[in-house]
Amino acid sequence: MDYTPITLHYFPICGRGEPIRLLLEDAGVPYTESNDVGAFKARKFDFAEYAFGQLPRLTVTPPGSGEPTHLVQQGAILRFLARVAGYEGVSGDALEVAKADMLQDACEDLNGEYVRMVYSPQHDALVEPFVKETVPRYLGQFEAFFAARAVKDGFLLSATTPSYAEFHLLYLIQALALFVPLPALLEPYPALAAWHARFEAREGVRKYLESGRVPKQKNGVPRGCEC
Ligand SMILES: N[C@@H](CCC(=O)N[C@@H](CS)C(=O)NCC(=O)O)C(=O)O
Repeated sequence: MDYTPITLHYFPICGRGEPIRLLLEDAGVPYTESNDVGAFKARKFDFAEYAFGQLPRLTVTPPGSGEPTHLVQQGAILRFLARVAGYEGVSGDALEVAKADMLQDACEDLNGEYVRMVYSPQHDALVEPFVKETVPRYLGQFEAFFAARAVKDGFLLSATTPSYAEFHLLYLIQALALFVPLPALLEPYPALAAWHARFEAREGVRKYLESGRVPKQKNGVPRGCEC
C-alpha cells in the first residue's frame, strides 16, 4: 500500500477506531496510533487538521508527495482503505459495492443505538430493551442479509476477502458481546455465527486479537469495559 506512513488518531478505546484498526491489521498495513486526546481537544477547531472537529482521523501520505493528508469520518476512512488495500470485492461492480455500503449504513444505525444506550445516564433502564429488542432486530436482519447473499464459505463480496463494512460489523458484535456473551449472542443466527468464526480466524485479525494491543475499553465509559 502506497500511502505510508499512516497514523490513526483516536481515543484509547475501541469505538469508531476499531473497525479501522481491524482492517489495517487484516491487510498487514503498517501504521502507528496516536491517542493524544489533549492535542485533539486543543486543535479540533482547526479544520485543516480535523475537518469536522471529531475523531477518528487517519493521516496518510500520498505517493510521491511527502505531504500528509488528514482523512476523517469512519465510513470514508474505511472506504478509502477498501479501495487502496483491495477490499472492494472481485468485480468492483457498482451494485456489488452498494451491498457493502448497505451493510455499512445498517452497522451505522446499530452503532447509533448502541452508543445512545451505552453512554446514556439512563443506561440501566435502557439495557434490557436494547438486549431484548434492538439486538435481535438487527442481528436477524444481518442474518437474512448474509443468508440471501449466500455468504456461506466466504464474505459478502468475495470468497476470500471481507468488505470494509464487515470490519464494522465484526467490531459491533464484539461490543454487543459485552451485554450478551458469545457464543450465545450468535446462536440463533447460523450464517452470522459461521461468518464470525471465519472472520476471527483470519490471520491478521487473529494475531491482532491475541496481541494484547486491543484497547481494554470498548467505549469511553466504565460499562464499555471488558476488564
Ligand atoms: N460521523 C463521525 C462521528 C465521529 C464521532 O462521533 N467522534 C467522536 C468519538 S467516536 C468524537 O470525536 N467525540 C469527541 C468530540 O466530538 O469532541 C464518524 O463516523 O467518524
